[in-house]
Amino acid sequence: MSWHILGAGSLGSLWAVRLARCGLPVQLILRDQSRLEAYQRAGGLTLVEQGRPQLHPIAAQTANDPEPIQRLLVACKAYDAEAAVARLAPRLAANAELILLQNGLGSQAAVAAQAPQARCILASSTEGAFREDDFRVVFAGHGHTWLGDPLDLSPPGWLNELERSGIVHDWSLDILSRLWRKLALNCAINPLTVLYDCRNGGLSEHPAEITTLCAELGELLETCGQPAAATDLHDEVLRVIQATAANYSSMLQDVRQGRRTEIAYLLGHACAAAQRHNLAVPHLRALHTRLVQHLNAHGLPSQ
Ligand code: NAD
Ligand code: KPL
Repeated sequence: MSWHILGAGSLGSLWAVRLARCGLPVQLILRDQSRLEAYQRAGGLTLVEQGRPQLHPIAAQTANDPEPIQRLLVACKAYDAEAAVARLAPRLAANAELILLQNGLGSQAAVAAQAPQARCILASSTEGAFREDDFRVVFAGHGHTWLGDPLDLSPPGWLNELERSGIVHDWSLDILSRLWRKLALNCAINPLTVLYDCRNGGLSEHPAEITTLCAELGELLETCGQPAAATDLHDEVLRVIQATAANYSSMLQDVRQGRRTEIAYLLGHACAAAQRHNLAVPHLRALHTRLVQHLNAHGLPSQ
């Protein structure tokens, strides 16, 4: 059974290459005919590992291809996922499976509404990859991917294909807790790195702000029925700041490169959830307002 992969960006390419090179059938789904022609001119996807580039001539098509889709890896940004899946909805088989790689929360529910007949498997990944050029991706950091389905705890039969492909993963019985935890970490770290324009380690100069944000995020997680995700959040945030002190957060990298951020699915989602629960989170709200102003001042969308 083919792996259809929507989005030949960083993570999509990383998955596509690893699945294809162990002999599994993979079909990339590209945005339109002109992207498909550019891909064909490039001769395939290039993955750079440990400084060594290798070209992989993986099959590709556009959303207009008539082939039915049984298993779809959705590897675009959170803000593109709903529309991208809506376009593919007529091609999805009755019992199709969607694997959603998007960071943050909110896009998964929007995608599920576009494909009510499909099983949606949510993922949370600590792998690192970035696009060096069109169809050329660097595997920058080995990590782990958790997969899970809050509506059906039984693991899908294809996890052994990930094993064979060297995609390090675990089936999680509480994927929502993992996604909320990652969202909270990202909310405590990423916006401040944008506003102070600093590496993650630079946040050790702002301990009081981190403490206050973690307290509100912890309360929010508990209010949203995610107490496990709130446990020792402050300690973990400090640990991540230390462990990644030399790195620029993904949000700051996006801003510096003039790319849209996933703010709506991180801090935006946290503030919206607090509002739904009538929970006062004044510092998170103030942070959101400052970040929106900062993005607008840089000509970037704040949604
Ligand atoms: P990316 O921007 O590198 O790749 C997304 C790709 O999707 C782009 O090539 C874009 O052209 C394509 N796309 C968008 N709409 C499309 C459509 N309708 N049809 C076909 N293609 C379409 O993004 P990424 O870094 O791979 O991130 C994907 C998700 O994974 C994000 O939510 C991100 O936060 C998450 N994530 C990324 C990393 C990483 O290291 N890159 C790590 C963990 C999580
Ligand atoms: O995931 C991250 C990111 O940069 O997006 C970390 C390193 C956890 C910072 O929030």
